[in-house]
Amino acid sequence: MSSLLSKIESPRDLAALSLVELEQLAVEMREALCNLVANRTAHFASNLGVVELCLALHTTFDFSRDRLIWDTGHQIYPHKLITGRYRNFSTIRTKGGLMGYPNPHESDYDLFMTGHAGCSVSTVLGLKAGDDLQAGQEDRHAVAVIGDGALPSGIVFEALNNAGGMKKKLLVVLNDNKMSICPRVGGLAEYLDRLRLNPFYTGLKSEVVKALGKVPLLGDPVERFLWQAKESIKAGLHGGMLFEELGIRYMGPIDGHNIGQMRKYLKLVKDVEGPVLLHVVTEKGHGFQPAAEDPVFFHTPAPFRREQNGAVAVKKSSTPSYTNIASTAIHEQLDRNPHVTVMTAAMCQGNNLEKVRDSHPDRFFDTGICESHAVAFAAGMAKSGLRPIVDIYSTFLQRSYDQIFQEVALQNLPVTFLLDRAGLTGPDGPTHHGAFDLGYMRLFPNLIVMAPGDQHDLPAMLDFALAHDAPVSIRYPKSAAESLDRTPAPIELGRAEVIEWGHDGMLIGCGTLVHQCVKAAAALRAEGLDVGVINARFAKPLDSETILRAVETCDFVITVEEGALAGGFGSAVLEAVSDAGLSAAHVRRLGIPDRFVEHGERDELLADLGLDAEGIAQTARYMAALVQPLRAERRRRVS
Ligand SMILES: Cc1ncc(C[n+]2csc(CCOP(=O)(O)OP(=O)(O)O)c2C)c(N)n1
Repeated sequence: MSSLLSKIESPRDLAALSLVELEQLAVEMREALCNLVANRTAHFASNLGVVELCLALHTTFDFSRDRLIWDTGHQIYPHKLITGRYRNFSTIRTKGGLMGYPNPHESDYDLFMTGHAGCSVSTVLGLKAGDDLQAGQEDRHAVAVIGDGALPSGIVFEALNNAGGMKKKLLVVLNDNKMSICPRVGGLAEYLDRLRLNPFYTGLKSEVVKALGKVPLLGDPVERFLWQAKESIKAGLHGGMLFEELGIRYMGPIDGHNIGQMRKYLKLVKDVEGPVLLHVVTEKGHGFQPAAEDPVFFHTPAPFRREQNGAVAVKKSSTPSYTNIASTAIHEQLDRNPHVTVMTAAMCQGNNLEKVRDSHPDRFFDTGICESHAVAFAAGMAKSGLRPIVDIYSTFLQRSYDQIFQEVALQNLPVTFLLDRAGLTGPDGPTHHGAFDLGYMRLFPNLIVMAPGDQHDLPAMLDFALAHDAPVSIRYPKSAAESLDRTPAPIELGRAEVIEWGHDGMLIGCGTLVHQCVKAAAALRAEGLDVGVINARFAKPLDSETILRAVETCDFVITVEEGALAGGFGSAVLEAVSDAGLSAAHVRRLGIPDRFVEHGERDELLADLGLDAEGIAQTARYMAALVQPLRAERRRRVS
């Protein structure tokens, strides 16, 4: 089937193809995308939407030299298919295989490893400014492709403002498909809707003629473009005035599925001095009807089967996840307490908040991909007397670090952070692992940092947080929800829960890896080692009393967390041990080491890092052997 695609080793091979062949290639590329998602969860609808745009860009520019950044990076698959990665394409998002995002280690055509939205305009502006300062590099073109979902990110406007001032030759392609993951929101979304009414896009050229009197339809393309920009503003045709006022030439909207038309316009803007925004209209899910009809589900669908009549049978997992438990708990809080509000930064679907949104539209806020705004906004709401919950992925909360510091922690405002996807998120890889929040949240005075040991802790912690007059962070992983076999103790500030005491050693889990600790302890007991488990629940304030008792009385102590070791829960334990003047020679920390962890299934990654039950038990055996010579003396001292 892939008669053309299989022969494309690099974008240079595209030059030999006619327009008709490029259109055929687009069909083959879509087929490759469909085959991929039939087997595994992967980004889909966004990739279907940019196939023609990708081909138009790669046949107009030479990105072995010119600069190209796909914003966010989740729509990089068509680009991967034609930049030498077709043969490995089926390995995407598997351990050791291709990344699902741009990756400079895979190809020189990928400049930055990205997965967070909004930085494309800044980075291409930096590349352009850098190239211009180096002799012989000034002819390199710089292109950013950004979706209408990512466009409202604050940093994009910082960059556009800067670019408008610097007047650098820069092309921003706005890929407008009317969708973020969910339908786009906000004033800018409405503005883009109005731009789509521009007769240049709707094809009502005669209306333009009427409005403008005379139209130079022929002649020098650059002149025509400049004319369009100037005259469309004069004629009140919504000619992208927002961008024009910032010093960015606006052109469009144009049809993002018409390769010929796009190439015409790309050639035209290629020669324009100064920053240009080309507004391209695409359909998310284009070319595969079910995805075009339901782009929300098909953003990152679970594996599905294509049937003859085109219907799609979706295999759904029935096990509830921590995300489900959290969204149900949020729903209950909103039902119960009129002071509770919830905000998401464009992750309504990922956070499973659709029901919450529909049942409490007045207290549900989607800020768009604007995490720093979401946090400051929540701070304002808390100051007004309400109890906002910021439901956000751990990795994306990093965007709002300063607002957590200044607007929330410094003011000691009761904002509750629910940190979803905290820990190893799996196939998305290093841009998406929520590795750092224990460390970065623990630093701030006033902030209470919690991690449920299982699904029963999570709603109880939310209850606790909303009754507490301080900022609170609660983290949980992307995983099926588990239950510890015990009657849960009530949540008390700074109190850990002892699942079982052990005289030889203690495993102290912070977060849901407690479950793995319990399994490891059972295996060790069967081998004759009396090992107990503590569900730490709090990384701050730490239950120093319980933890130091373990350090003082047990032969060894192992802390376990699904987060970076640097500054994390284990570090907090070591600080407490040191502050109490105790030795930490028999204390070991398990967690994410000081490197970025690759993509793979979460279970595979946990096993690689020694964070599954077997890995934890291994460390315990090692520690038991290590402390053996000191054991008798320690026992004597303790008794
Ligand atoms: C900082 C940040 N917040 C949230 C996300 C999650 N996310 C990934 S893609 C996406 C939607 C992007 O929409 P758009 O830019 O319009 O691209 P499209 O998928 O529609 O092509 C979101 C919210 C992210 N990647 N980065």
